[in-house]
Amino acid sequence: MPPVAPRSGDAIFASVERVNAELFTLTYGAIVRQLLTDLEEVEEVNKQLDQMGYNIGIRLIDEFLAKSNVSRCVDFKETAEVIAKVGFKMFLGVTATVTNWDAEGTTCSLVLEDNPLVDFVELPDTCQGLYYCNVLSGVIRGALEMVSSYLNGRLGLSVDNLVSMKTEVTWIRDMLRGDDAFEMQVKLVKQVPEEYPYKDD
Ligand code: MYR
Repeated sequence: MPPVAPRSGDAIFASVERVNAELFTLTYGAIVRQLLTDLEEVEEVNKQLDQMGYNIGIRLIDEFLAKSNVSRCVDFKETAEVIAKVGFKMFLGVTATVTNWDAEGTTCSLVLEDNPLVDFVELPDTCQGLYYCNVLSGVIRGALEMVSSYLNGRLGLSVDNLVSMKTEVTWIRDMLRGDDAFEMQVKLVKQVPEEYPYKDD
């Protein structure tokens, strides 16, 4: 019998990570499949996935800020880079590219060439209107709503102002629909001043 070479700690860690990622991908697929059975209408499934993502996002931001050690972003451009390079890496294991900025610096695209959520996925013709990855857009919307950002003078706010970011996140490209990448457009629609949680008197 050939000797079995002992695996290094790194190799074991990598294979555990791969199994976890596959389990996550398959579990997500099972959730989408169940929603399609329960809700029947693809549009309803899209809404439900977005809502699920939003609920995850408003909780996940605490973990993100605690683990990532990122400091306050000075503007939305920096926030987008943090999501693409740190957030996606932390929760999805891949990074995104930030592109297609508008002149105001309030709308951009996050482009994913590699998306572990769709490994093993092929959509049947009956699901053509489905935004399979809608959970991701919901996560971003939810997470940003919970983030207070110190904004610079460009937005007409003093740097001490605390605001919460309301965004609209829409899919522009989707590889499951035959596009060459996944592209989400993130639009900052409103900066909502945060309520100071304590009364002064
Ligand atoms: C700031 O603006 O002060 C910091 C903003 C950091 C926002 C990070 C949001 C992380 C969202 C993670 C998305 C993961 C998707 C899989």
